[in-house]
Formats: sequence, C-alpha cells, structure tokens
Amino acid sequence: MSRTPSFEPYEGPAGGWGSARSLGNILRREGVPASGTLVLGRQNKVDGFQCVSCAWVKPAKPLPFEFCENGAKATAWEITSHRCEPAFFAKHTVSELLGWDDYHLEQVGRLTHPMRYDAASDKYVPVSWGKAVREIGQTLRALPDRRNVVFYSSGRTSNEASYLYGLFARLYGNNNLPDSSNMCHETTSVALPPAIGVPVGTVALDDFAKTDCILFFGQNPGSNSPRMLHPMQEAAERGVPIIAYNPLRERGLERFTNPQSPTEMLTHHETKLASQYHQVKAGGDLAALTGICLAVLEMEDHAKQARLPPVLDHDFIDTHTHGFGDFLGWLRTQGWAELERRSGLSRSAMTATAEVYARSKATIGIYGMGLTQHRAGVETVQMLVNLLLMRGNIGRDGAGICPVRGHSNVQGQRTVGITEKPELVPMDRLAKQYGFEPPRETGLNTVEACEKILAREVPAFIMLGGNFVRAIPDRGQMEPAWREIGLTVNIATKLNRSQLVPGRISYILPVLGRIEQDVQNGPQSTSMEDSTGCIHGSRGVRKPASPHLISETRLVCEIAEATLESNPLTPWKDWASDYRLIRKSIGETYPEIFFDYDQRMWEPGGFQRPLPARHREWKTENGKANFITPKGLAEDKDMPEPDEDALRLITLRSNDQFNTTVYGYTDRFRGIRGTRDVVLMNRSDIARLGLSEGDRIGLRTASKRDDVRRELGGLTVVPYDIPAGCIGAYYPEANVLLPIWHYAEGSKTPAAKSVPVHVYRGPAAA
Ligand SMILES: Nc1nc2c(c(=O)[nH]1)N[C@H]1C(S)=C(S)[C@@H](COP(=O)(O)OP(=O)(O)OC[C@H]3O[C@@H](n4cnc5c(=O)[nH]c(N)nc54)[C@H](O)[C@@H]3O)O[C@H]1N2
Ligand SMILES: Nc1nc2c(c(=O)[nH]1)N[C@H]1C(S)=C(S)[C@@H](COP(=O)(O)OP(=O)(O)OC[C@H]3O[C@@H](n4cnc5c(=O)[nH]c(N)nc54)[C@H](O)[C@@H]3O)O[C@H]1N2
Ligand SMILES: [Mo]
Repeated sequence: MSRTPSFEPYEGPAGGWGSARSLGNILRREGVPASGTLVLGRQNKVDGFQCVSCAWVKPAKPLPFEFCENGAKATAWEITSHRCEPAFFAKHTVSELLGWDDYHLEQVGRLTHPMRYDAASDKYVPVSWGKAVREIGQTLRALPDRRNVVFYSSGRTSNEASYLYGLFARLYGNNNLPDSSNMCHETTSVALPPAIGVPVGTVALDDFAKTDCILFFGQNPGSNSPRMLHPMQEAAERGVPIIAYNPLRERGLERFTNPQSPTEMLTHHETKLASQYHQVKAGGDLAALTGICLAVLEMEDHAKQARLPPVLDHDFIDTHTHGFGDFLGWLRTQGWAELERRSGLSRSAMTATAEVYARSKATIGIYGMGLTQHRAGVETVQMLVNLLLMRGNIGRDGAGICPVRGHSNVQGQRTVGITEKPELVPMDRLAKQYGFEPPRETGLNTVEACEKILAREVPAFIMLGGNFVRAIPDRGQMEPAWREIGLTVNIATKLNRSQLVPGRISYILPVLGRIEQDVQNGPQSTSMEDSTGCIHGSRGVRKPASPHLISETRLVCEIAEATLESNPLTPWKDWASDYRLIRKSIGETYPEIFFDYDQRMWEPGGFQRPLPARHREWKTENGKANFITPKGLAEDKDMPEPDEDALRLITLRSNDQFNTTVYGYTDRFRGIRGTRDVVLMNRSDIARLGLSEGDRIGLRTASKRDDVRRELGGLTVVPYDIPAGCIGAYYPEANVLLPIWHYAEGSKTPAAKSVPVHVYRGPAAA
C-alpha cells in the first residue's frame, strides 16, 4: 500500500466508482477468495448474517446486495485469509508490538489460539482453553472484594451473549457493565427518556418514504452508515429538503451515486443531497438549535399578527406536552448576537432552516456523535427534541427523532441488560428467575471505570470485544495504570493495542465472528437490534477461521461456570449448547419485548420492540412529552475562554476505519491519502498562528483542571474547509489529548468533538 501522503480535494460523490474500487482493493488485500465474495450476498438477509459494521436498519425488502462499501470492508476484515497464530507471538515481544500502529496490528489476521502473557519472555504463549478458563474463574472467585471488577463489552456482541454476560456480572456481585455505548450514544439514553419516555429513536425505515424534511446534525452517513444514503437519495429525489449542520462539508451529505445501480454508475448520475449546509462551530449546535427554535417562534408571532394559520402545533403542545411555557419564556430571553457567536452561524442561516421546517408536515431529526460527544450533549439532544415537539413531529408518520447508533448491536445489548444502571433492569424478575439477590448499587460506566483504574482500584477487567484501552480518553495515563490490573481478559477476534498493555495476568481469548458458522448442539443463530428498534436473527455462513475458536456465548458460559457457585437455575451448559434456551430465558425476563422471540426474529425486517413514543404514549414521569429548558448556552466550561490561541479539536473517523480498526490510510471523501497523522485547519488559523501548509506540528491539551501533559506530535498541517477556531484530527490517535474529565454532563460520554488544545512546534514524533 502506498504511504506517500497526499492531500487533494476529492471531486467524486459518496458511493459511485470510488466505492466500488475501494471495496475491490480490500477484498484483494485480505486475500478473500471468490467464494468469499458470495458471502456478501447473505449479508443483512433473512436467514443470512447481520452486518458486523453499523447498526442501520436491515430492511424487510433488502436490495440484491444489501451492503455498502464499509459493511463489505468489515466483512472482508472478518473473513480475511490472514492469521495471527502462536508462531507470530513466538516471534515478537509485546514491547516490540507496542510500537506497531493499529493498522498493522489488526492486519496480522484473525487470532486463532488462546494465549496467556508470559512476563519473563515478554511474549504471549499458547494455553489450553481449559487452563485459561479455570485460572480466570479461580482468580475472580478468590478476589476479596468484588465491587470493582469490571465487565466491559463492545456493541458487536449478540443479544444472547450480552444477556448472559450481564447476568454473570450480577451473579458475581456488581453492576459494572460499561460498554462502548458509554462513549457514544449514552447521551441519547440519558437525554431522551425524560423528554419522550424512550431511550432510543422513534423513526422507522418507512418514515423516510413519508417525510418531507430531514434535519441532519453531526452524523456522517457516507462513511459510517452508507446504506442510509439509499432512503436519503429517494427522499432527495422526491424533492425533500435535507438540511445538514456539520463543521465539515462531508461528501456523504452533499451528493451520492448509488453503486448498486448500473445506470447511475454508467451515466455518472449524482443525486444532490443537502439542500442547505451549515458549517456550525464544534459544540455550537445548542446555540444553532436554539436559534432555529427562536426563528420558528418569531414566525409564530408574525403569523398571529397577520392572522395567518399558526406555525406551532398548539393541539399537540396542549394535549401531549409539558414545559412549553417555561421553554418559551427562556427562548424569548435569547439574543441573536449571542446565538450567532456561539454557533458560528448567521441569523439568516438559522432562519432559513426554520422556514423550511415551518413549512414541513413531517420532519425527521437525525443525529450522531457531532451532538452526543460534547459537554452539553444531553441538552443539545433535548433541544433537537424541543424543536421537533414545537410542531408535533414525534409520534407521527414521516417524523421523529433518529439517533444513528454505532456498533451493530449496541442498542440490543442495552435492551437485554448491559448497563451499569440497576433501575434499567427488571431486577425483581432476575431475582425470581435465578434465585439470587441482584446487586442494587449503580455500577461503573466507562469514565468511572477509567477513574478507578487510574486510582489502581480495579483488580480485574474482562473485555467482551472492543479495544477499550485504545478507545478511551487519556491514554497516556491509562496505559501505565492498566498494567497494574491483576487480571485482564481480552475476548477478541484480532490483535489490538489493549492486549499489548497486559495486566499482571493477561489473556487473549479468540472467538468466532458473527459471519462464522457456530455449531454447538446443532447450528446456532444469534440476534441483534438495529437503530430503529428492530430485532433480527443472524446465522453465520463461513467456516470458522480456526478450529480452535469458540463462540462468545459459549465462552461467557464457561467463564461464568468456572467462577460462580453452581446453581440449578443457571444452566450454563445447556445455554451454551442451544441458544434457543437463552432466548427463552430472555423472553422470561423481558416478556413485553421478547415473546415468541425465536419465531419473530426471522420475520423479514425483524420485529420491532414496543416504542410507546411512536404512538404518542409518553412513558415519562408525568405522562407527557417534555420540553426541557437548558440551564444556559455556555456550552463548554472546559474551554479556556477567552483564549485567542485555543482551538477546538474534533476527533474524526476516516472513511477507512471502523473505530479503532484501521482498514487503510485513505480518507477518500476528505482527499487525505497515505497518512492519518494530520491536523485539518482553517486557512485563517494557519495564517494567524504563523504556520504554513505541510508544517509538522504538535497539539497540547489546554487543561484548566490539572497539570497532566497531554501531547501528540508529528502532525502535518492540512488546510481544510472547517470553521475558524476548530480543527480536526483522527481518532483513536488523538485520544491521548482527551482528558478523562472532559465529558458530557449527565451522560459522561467523553466530549471527543471539542477538546481544547494549543498548537506547538516541536520535534516530530516517531
Ligand atoms: N465505516 C464505519 N462505520 C461506523 C464506524 C466507523 O468508525 N467506521 N463507527 C460506528 C460507531 S461505533 C459509531 S458511534 C458511528 C459514528 O458515526 P457518526 O455519528 O457519524 O460519528 P463521527 O464520524 O465520529 O462524527 C460524525 C460527524 O459529526 C461531525 N461533527 C463533529 N463535531 C460536530 C459538532 O459540534 N456539531 C455538528 N453538528 N457536527 C459535528 C463530524 O464532522 C462528522 O461528520 O458509526 C458507526 N459506523
Ligand atoms: N476520541 C474519540 N474517542 C472515541 C470516539 C470518537 O469519536 N473519538 N468514539 C467512541 C465510540 S462511538 C466507540 S463505540 C468506541 C469504540 O470502542 P470499542 O467498541 O471498544 O472498539 P472497537 O474499535 O470497535 O473494537 C475493535 C476490536 O474488537 C474486536 N472484535 C471485532 N469483532 C469482534 C467480535 O465479533 N467479537 C469479539 N469478542 N471481538 C471482536 C477486535 O479484536 C477489534 O480489535 O470508541 C470511542 N472513542
Ligand atoms: Mo460508537
């Protein structure tokens, strides 16, 4: 692969030929044989497997190829012919591997054998499954204090394995079940329940066909949920306005060529997507949304004066909502100058959005990390709800709120009990079902688990998937602390950095991926929930990468059995042999959602969990949808204000990665090739700071709270169309700059989209 850096604007659309070429490259590189490409035809189909990439809807009537460039890359990554075997570990010390980058680590291939860290040789050495599971069980059992043992999971794990993992943690004695969603849509899970009574979005795929306005805040479908571009394209072609708020001009929001349409490909047909594009300042959405609400209110005032029909949906507001009076009072005290300053947008831009919104009969509000990963993330999501409620846009066809979830089963895990919050779990039912007294104390979320690790108080950390050490903030401090954990268990499919920072006892336990056949007592299937609350079955189709792999579900059962007192009500062996029994148990714990689970999960399109807000039943404390007034607009008290030189760093995903998995060094849509070590900067900032294009610089966190040095060097300055004062750099490389205390208030989601930093010129990093 060419690693000569180049920076040239990309002229193509999202999708199109660029997408077809990029996919061809990765299939070749991963050595996927022709038979492997047949696997793609089973992706997201009834009786096939659910894509391991994002959580976007799996439609009832799929396309012939219901996958996108990045979904196919994720498949190729899992079915790769490369292997990371004991011979590889025999050749390399862990210290040496620590110098490798994320791309090269995962590129070694699929893990094949259980491995245990040997401190004397600084290498991982093979171990038998029996020995590994026994030692983990004995170590956990022997711990004098179980309160700070952590059970992390990443959002790819199936409902079946997740349910048992949550049960295991609770039987063990705590609710320390942080998951990747703590770093991502936890803000959604905290913001939505008091507002509309559900923790998830209310929009179904059908709504895209019925909507007449789409508002898009801080989500990048071209890279992170490309199948979403199909319903968006259909909407755009029907003339539906799509309004984007994003500091960067993301190609996937601008134009799209459907790579699955021969005509579009041959004629280079492009659909223009966004009809308005507003480059809001990072963290400026609370002000921007307030501005749109204020403009709607001004239109209402004007309509009243002119005796025109009202702009607000008064019937809806009166019948269904609470808090409108307070909200209105607050809104009337907001001044345009302040809103413009904080959002970085003009009054006319916000008013232009309001005008389209006010004409629409059914609006969908979509958002992603651009809203959730900020200090005021919770209030910002609630402000988007306020805007939708003003015109009754929740609980009606073609309308609603649509958080675009990340990992393919991150939503389902939460539904079946992966949470540190005991109030979200039917503990009384668990108590009865399994004859024990579940812990009622709130457990640790991701940030709190990190704090405990920094305080050297965590004796053991189990990681069911993911790459925790690489994904979390404050890596510089976390890695040394991580080494002092007594036991770290990495349940994984590929080599990653978390495994290279071993605890005192450390294991790598390799498991089957979702695309692989899982045969226990007969072939098994699992299930996942997509972004729209639909739950689907999934059946692996490929031969496993190695005969030594076991399934995640079985592994959870084996570790639980080796750790816990035996209990006839928890039949770990039976569960591991036949996953239908797990689904039956899930159905007993959650009868309202998972009745007839085994049949319904194979329905085309899956089955939708009950979402009362979809039909205007509000499961909030007061039985109403609530307008929630923010405390104020001072969006980020961690930002050193006023400080001319401080910049807001947005940590970004490229089009060639899935979280910490780096597929390559081509961020095609942003025209960045051959490197990830860049800082995207507005030309005026480059000039103001006395820099030039191509300079090598470093970033240093502007911390007001502690004197920890957080630095990242060796970055190349790339002029970019990004608002002045905001800069971009890639995640996870930039995580070393993100302080653990910089998170969204209320949800503790790390505020990865505005890290206060200063630029320094200094020695280039290695
Ligand atoms: N191929 C691929 N697919 C993925 C992933 C992946 O890494 N690769 N990750 C998966 C996961 S776990 C998740 S959570 C999702 C993430 O998907 P997204 O939610 O799209 O997350 P990001 O790419 O981090 O950032 C989203 C967008 O927010 C914009 N943004 C940044 N700051 C602001 C702001 O202050 N305001 C506004 N309005 N916009 C802002 C950025 O420019 C970017 O376009 O995708 C999932 N799907
Ligand atoms: N600065 C900054 N930090 C961020 C973000 C950001 O935008 N900016 N985004 C945050 C978000 S949204 C998220 S979700 C987190 C991601 O955090 P995680 O979910 O913890 O990380 P991933 O990179 O998705 O995990 C990749 C690893 O998962 C393992 N894996 C893959 N498939 C399987 C499987 O089927 N089973 C098992 N057991 N293991 C598997 C592989 O070994 C691979 O190395 O990062 C967060 N961190
Ligand atoms: Mo995520």
